[in-house]
This record gives sequence, structure tokens and C-alpha cells, in this order.
Amino acid sequence: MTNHFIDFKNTDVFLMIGSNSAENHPQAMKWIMKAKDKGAKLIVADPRLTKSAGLSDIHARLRPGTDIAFINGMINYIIEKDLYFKDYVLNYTNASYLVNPEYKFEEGVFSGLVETNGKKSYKLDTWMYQMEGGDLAKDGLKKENIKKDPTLQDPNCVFQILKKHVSRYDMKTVCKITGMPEETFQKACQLFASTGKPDKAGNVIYAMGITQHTYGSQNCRVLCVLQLLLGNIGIPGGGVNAQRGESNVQGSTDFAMLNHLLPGYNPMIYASKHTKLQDYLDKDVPKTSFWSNRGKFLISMLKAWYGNKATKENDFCFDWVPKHDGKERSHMGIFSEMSQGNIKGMIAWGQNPAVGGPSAFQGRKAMEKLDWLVAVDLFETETAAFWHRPEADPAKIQTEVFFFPAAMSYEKEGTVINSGRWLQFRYKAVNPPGEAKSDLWIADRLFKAVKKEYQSGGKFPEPIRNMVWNYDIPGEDEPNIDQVAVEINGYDVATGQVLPGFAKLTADGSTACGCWIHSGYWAEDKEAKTVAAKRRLLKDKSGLGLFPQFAFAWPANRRIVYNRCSMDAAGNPWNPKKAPIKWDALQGQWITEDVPDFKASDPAPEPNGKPIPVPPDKTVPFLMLEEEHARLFAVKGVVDGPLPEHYEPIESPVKNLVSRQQNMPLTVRFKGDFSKIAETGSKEFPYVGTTHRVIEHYQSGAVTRNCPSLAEISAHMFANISPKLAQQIGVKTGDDVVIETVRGKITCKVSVSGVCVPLNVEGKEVEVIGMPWCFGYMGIAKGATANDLTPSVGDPNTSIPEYKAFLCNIKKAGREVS
Ligand SMILES: Nc1nc2c(c(=O)[nH]1)N[C@H]1C(S)=C(S)[C@@H](COP(=O)(O)OP(=O)(O)OC[C@H]3O[C@@H](n4cnc5c(=O)[nH]c(N)nc54)[C@H](O)[C@@H]3O)O[C@H]1N2
Ligand SMILES: Nc1nc2c(c(=O)[nH]1)N[C@H]1C(S)=C(S)[C@@H](COP(=O)(O)OP(=O)(O)OC[C@H]3O[C@@H](n4cnc5c(=O)[nH]c(N)nc54)[C@H](O)[C@@H]3O)O[C@H]1N2
Ligand SMILES: [Mo]
Repeated sequence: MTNHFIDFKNTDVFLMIGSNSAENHPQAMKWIMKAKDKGAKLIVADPRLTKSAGLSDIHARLRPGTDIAFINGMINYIIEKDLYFKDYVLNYTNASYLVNPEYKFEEGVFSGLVETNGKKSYKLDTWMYQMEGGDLAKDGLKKENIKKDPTLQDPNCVFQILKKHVSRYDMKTVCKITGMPEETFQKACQLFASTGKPDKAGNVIYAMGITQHTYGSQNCRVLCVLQLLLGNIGIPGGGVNAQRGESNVQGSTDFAMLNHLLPGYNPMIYASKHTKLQDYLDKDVPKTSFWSNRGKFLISMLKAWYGNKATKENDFCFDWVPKHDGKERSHMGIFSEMSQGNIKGMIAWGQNPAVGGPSAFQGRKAMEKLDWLVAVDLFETETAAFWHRPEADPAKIQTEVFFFPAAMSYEKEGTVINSGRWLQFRYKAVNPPGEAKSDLWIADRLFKAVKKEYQSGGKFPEPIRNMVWNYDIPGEDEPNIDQVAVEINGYDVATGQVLPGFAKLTADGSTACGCWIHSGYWAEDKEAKTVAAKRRLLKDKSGLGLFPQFAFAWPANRRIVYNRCSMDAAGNPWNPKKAPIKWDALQGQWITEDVPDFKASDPAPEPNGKPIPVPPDKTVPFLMLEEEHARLFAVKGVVDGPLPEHYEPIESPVKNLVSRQQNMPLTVRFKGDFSKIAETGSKEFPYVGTTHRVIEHYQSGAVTRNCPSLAEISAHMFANISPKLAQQIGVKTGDDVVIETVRGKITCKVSVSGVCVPLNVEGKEVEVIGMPWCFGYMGIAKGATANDLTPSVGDPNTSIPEYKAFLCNIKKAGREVS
């Protein structure tokens, strides 16, 4: 999130899109309702009438997978009616930048599309700016060197390119694609566009309805473009706010539980391009902007991992880090390899892919190819139990399965990071039952056992033997969690002293830091008499809900990122009533309630001298980007297009109306067991299926389906269908139905209500079927797994699967599915 939950109270209009906060993020909903009590309005864009939609002012019902059409249409409305925030757009975005005249967009395809060895990708050179002066290779995207047209009239300027691009998304076209009534579309546009004024805040809240598509990243991008045009980023009550998932999923991505990242969102090291440290510094450390510090973060991370062994002479042991081989190593990539017998063993640590993964039926079959499986979990999940699942013959499965019982979050201490980037330490409430141990304990013993094996040799023992691993407390069973925290936070190598924040990190090996963005969370707050992550001071001087001494918000305890944009160029707040920061021109100083997201002062010229304030005209709005202006047009950063464009989901009932390019050209696809896709407009599978969560169950349901009370109140797998479809197939609520896709079929109960209704898409009625994906064959409440139906195709930037839109058929159980 750019902002945070409490900040929602400052919002005037919410656009909740592809997120059902009332069920899945009740704390967010609490603050939304507080804002609503003060007159805020809520738009919910969702194919289903969710609990959130039930609380909305406008329910913008749309067909799954058509969000880009909807939002591009809204952007077109805003530009046509001149409702964008001009000062903001001109001063804080790249609207005025001129783009290479070779840039082209034709029939859904951007210039630069190439195909090598059957794999499509974009060459990015035609998406680049026109440069004047400077040397792109040497200076990077320095904004002074980029040609601009501040009148925004040049046909090659970003604003005109965007305007032309979205002009194809007129109301009629958008409504035909999305199935949204014109009146609803117009009302939603009007209401959200009203936040393009300096004193109004519009807030975009999104989640899995946006990301789980083959163009999920572009779905997120289009929301950013919208918010930039309305001047809604960096302001209280504004922002683009991803409602993250499991309570600590923010923490897991911060720590790079993703195959293409290192901790703190540094790019992964690739065998093909990084043979030595200098390659990384040359190729992946930008020449300008804040990220020019990346080398300090990487080297400090290597020091944290390899300690005294990491020296300048040996590239800080850069060579010891395992290198990515450039292949598809996401969840789907791994399961595809597994199905081909290329993976010997798997540790399923706090995950349940037998229920949660796409094409789960094929996924469970792939697991049979493993020699061994370790499950670290609270319960015997469907994954741990895959070898005795209903459809399998245990006698034929050779996989050796180990189960490590783990402690639940309340049974151990540690930090959890929420969607608002707050790191909060939690104490243990109760002891874990039986033999269950904390995940840290399990990791500690596992590492020590592996290290022991390497004492007698091994292929490449140095990184294992020399890894810093100093978490023992004499006489104690549990490893020293404080020591882990110090390593993550960063310390001075010579003195061992905890660092106050990432500004102190160096590239010379004198500092160590496991995850630079968290640096500062373990620093002492003298007033609170504890470290930042443990403090709970309820002080909110601004009244904006910033609570700067409650927990720690990464980076640098900043509560609202890009907060330079909450003021005009001269440092006057757009909305004086809601001002986290302002420039006091008389005194020549910044008055700050939040940590400035810009360089507010220069270091003192002499020891003990006061820092010198940097005046407003010397500050930049988006210091994380090389050009320091936000990208309406993305010259880099995404691989699949500089502007968001509507494509159909891989499985769709209709042809793409805006171009001849039916699908995202770079879609990640798989062969063999994971390749099955229904054809466009399939007669066999005429309905659009989508999956969602329910308040009673958590994720794959391992935790909640094992909880007797929750298992009782939500005991059955079901599908929501419209009354019209129910009549057509002859069912009523509670009947059993069979739902089938090209990949498999499931049997479940049907729920007939107005949650799903047919949508009028391109002149024909399209039925939507909604299914929760939380059921499986273990636990107290059992039910069919929706993921047996979902396709294994993914977004080219993130490889996230397309869980939210696919083709299916439905029949009353007992009748043949044709
Ligand atoms: N009770 C409960 N809370 C949870 C979880 C849980 O399992 N149970 N899971 C946690 C996790 S890990 C996550 S990631 C979050 C997820 O939180 P959400 O994203 O809110 O969860 P979903 O219900 O999967 O999807 C949200 C909505 O997207 C809609 N949708 C489907 N397709 C589309 C589309 O193409 N466009 C649009 N605009 N909407 C679409 C669905 O109808 C659904 O209402 O929730 C977290 N919180
Ligand atoms: N069709 C469809 N599929 C989806 C989604 C969707 O919207 N639609 N959403 C996707 C999303 S957003 C997500 S996040 C994934 C989730 O997919 P998974 O992560 O595979 O599913 P979970 O059920 O969250 O699995 C977490 C497991 O961790 C265990 N656990 C809980 N606490 C602890 C602990 O402290 N230590 C250990 N070791 N174990 C613990 C639980 O018992 C559970 O078995 O599913 C994805 N799958
Ligand atoms: Mo998630």
C-alpha cells in the first residue's frame, strides 16, 4: 500500500476494484465505514454482488477480466472532460516527456515484439524517451536530458500518446466489453473523477480480482495511471492500496519469497548476466535516483550472510549466492518441472498447493513424481496427504513424506508486516501443542543438519559452511530471535551496534543488513523505551491517523509514500486541512508530521552543525524512479507494454473488441499436463467461471476447515449462479451440480441468488459462476477443490496464474455434462 489502513478515514471516494474487503480485510472495511460515516462514497467494481458491494454507493458489475477496458474508459472520460489535475500531471508525472517517434501501437501490439525460440518478448528501445544531451548508457534516465513539451501538445509526448491510446475506449465500447450498463459506467466515472480536485482524495483499493490475470500487472498499472491523472498519489486518503493476503504476505515478498527477487526488492542474480559483483553494479544499479544506492544494500546483505568471509577482494562472496538460471521458476514453473520428473524433493513450508495451486488435479499428480516431500504445517494438509488422496492408490506412490508440526502465530513470537507496511512485533500467547515447534526453530535445526552434512565435503560447501548463523542462546531451546532481528535491521560490522536506518548503509563492507527496507525497525525509540517494531505510542499530532510512534512503517517509518506530491511545487499543501508536510517559506524550513519522501535536508557542513533544509524547488516527487517523475507511460519496469491495453482472458466467451490481438501476447504457458485451454467462444464451456474467498474460511482452508465452529457454519463447497441459469439447468439452492472445464470437473452444492447475474456482453448474455477455492479432502469440512478447474497460464511479469476468469460448464448432478 502507498498509504495505510487508518489513513482510509481521510478518503472522499473509494474505488474498490477486485477486492472484497468486507469479507477478506475486515480491518480495512472498518476504516472505510468510518469514512462513509463522514460522507465518503464507495464504488465497488466486482462481477459479484459481494458483501462489500452490498455496502457500496455504486456497484459497477463487470465481466471477469475486463478491468483495463473499464479503467481505460474512465481515463478517457477524465481526459475528454478535462477533469484531470493539471498541475500535478505536469509537475509530477512524465506527461510532458517526448517518446521515440518510432514507438507504435497497432492492433493490440506495441512496437518491438520479437520471437526467439518460440518465446515472445518486447524489445524496449522504441518505448524510450527522446534524449537531448547526456549519455543514456552512462547517465541513465536523467530528467534534465529528456526532451519535453510542457504544453503537452506534441503528438509524441506521453500525454498525447495516452490520450490517443484511451480514445478507443469510448463508453459504448467499454460497456459492450465489460457488460456494465452505460448509466452505471457514467456514474462511476463521474463520482471517481470528482477526486481530481486539490482538496479531494480518491482511494483505489485492489486485490486478487485485479492481479490474478494474464495481464494482472497491467491491471495494477492502469489503476496507477488513473490515480496519477487525478493527483491522488502521495496524499492522505489517496493512493493505490493493495490489500495484501495472508497476515504476513507483505513480509514474505519483502523477504523475496519470489524467484526473481532478493530481499528488499533488489533484482535476483542471474547466471547469464552476473558473473561478478561489478556486472550487477553495472547492469542493475541505476545511475540516477534513489536506487543508485542499491550497491550499498546488496553488499550489506552479503556481509549479513557471509560475515568476515565477505571482503572487498573476494567481491563480498558474490559468487556464493545461488544464481537464477533464467527459466520459469514460479509456482507453475516448478509444478510443470515436477510433472516431468525433474524435481526430486519439495519442502512445502506453510503452503498447501494441492488445493491452492492452479490446475490442482494435475498438480497433485505431479507430486507423485517426487522422491521425497517435507510438509511443515499445523495440520496434515491435502498436500501432506496427497499420497492417500481419494483419487490415488497409495501402493503405487513411492514418495517418502515427512511431516514437521509447526507452531501457529499465537504460539511463537516474531514480527508480522501488514499491508500498510507496518512491522509489528507480537509476543507469544500460548505454548505450541505436542511436538510442534516454531518455524525459526525448524529452520535453525534444518540448517545446522545440512551444515553438518557439508563438513565432510560436498559439491560447493563454502557458502553453507561459512554462512553467518549465530542464533544460539546457551541453555535455551529456541533460537535468539533478537539476533535475527538485528541482522535484518543492520549493524555496524566493527562495533556490532544496531543502525538507525538504511541511510547509514555502505558499500565498503563496514555495515551488514539482511533487508534494507526494514532497517530502523529494531532501532531504539528512547521515548517508547523499546525498539520501533515493539512500540505502541498512541500519539497522532496531525489528527491524520499517522501514529508515527506506533510500530514501524518501512521505509524509514514513512506512513504515506510519495508524500512530496501532497503539496504544490512551492511546498504548499493541496489540501491545507490534510497536510502531512508543508514548507514554511518564512522560516525556510519543512514542517513535517510524516517522514518526507524526498531529501528534506542536506547534512550539516560541520560536526554538530544543523542540517540545511533543501528548498521545495530542489526536491523531487518520485525519487524511486530514475527520471524522478511518475510514469504514465512506462519506458521500462514492465515487460508487456508501456500502456495498459485490454486483452481477453486466455479462456473467453468472446473475441477482443478493441483489437485483433485476442490475448496478452507474452502470456506464460506450459506444455503437457498443464497446457489445456478451451477455445474462444467454446460451445462446450459457455460460462465464465471465477474464484473467490469467503469470510468463514482462510485460503486453502487448512486452518479453518479444521476449526469445528467454522467447519460447521461453512461446511459445503458451493457455486453461485444466477436464477436464470438455475432455471435453465433445472436446479435450486442446495442441489448438487457438476462444474466442468477442459481440465477437470467437480461436484458441489449450488447457491441461487443475485450474487451472480448474466451480463450483456457484446450483444449476448454471459453467465458468471462464482466459486470459493477453500475446500479439499482433509480436515473436518471437506469439499471439492475449485482449483481442479483453473488454468495454468500466467502474467509475464509475475507469473501469477489466471485464477479469476476461465470457461466452464454446469449441469445438475446426475445428468451428463455435455
Ligand atoms: N476470510 C478470508 N480473508 C482473507 C483470505 C481468506 O482466504 N479468507 N485470504 C487472504 C489473502 S492471501 C488474500 S490474497 C486476500 C485476497 O482478498 P480479495 O482479493 O478481496 O479476495 P477474493 O475473494 O479472491 O477476490 C476479490 C474479489 O474479486 C472479484 N473478482 C473476480 N474476478 C474479477 C475481475 O476480473 N475483476 C474485478 N474487478 N473483480 C473480480 C471476486 O468476485 C471477489 O469478490 O484476502 C486475505 N484475507
Ligand atoms: N482459485 C484460486 N486459487 C488461489 C487464489 C484464488 O484467489 N483463487 N489465491 C491465491 C493466493 S492469493 C494465495 S496467497 C495462495 C495461498 O496458497 P497457500 O499458501 O498454499 O494456502 P494456505 O492455505 O494459505 O496455506 C498455508 C498453510 O500454512 C499453514 N500454516 C499456518 N500458519 C503457519 C505457521 O505459522 N507455520 C507453518 N509452518 N505453517 C502455517 C496452514 O495450516 C496452511 O496449510 O492461494 C492462491 N490460490
Ligand atoms: Mo494471497
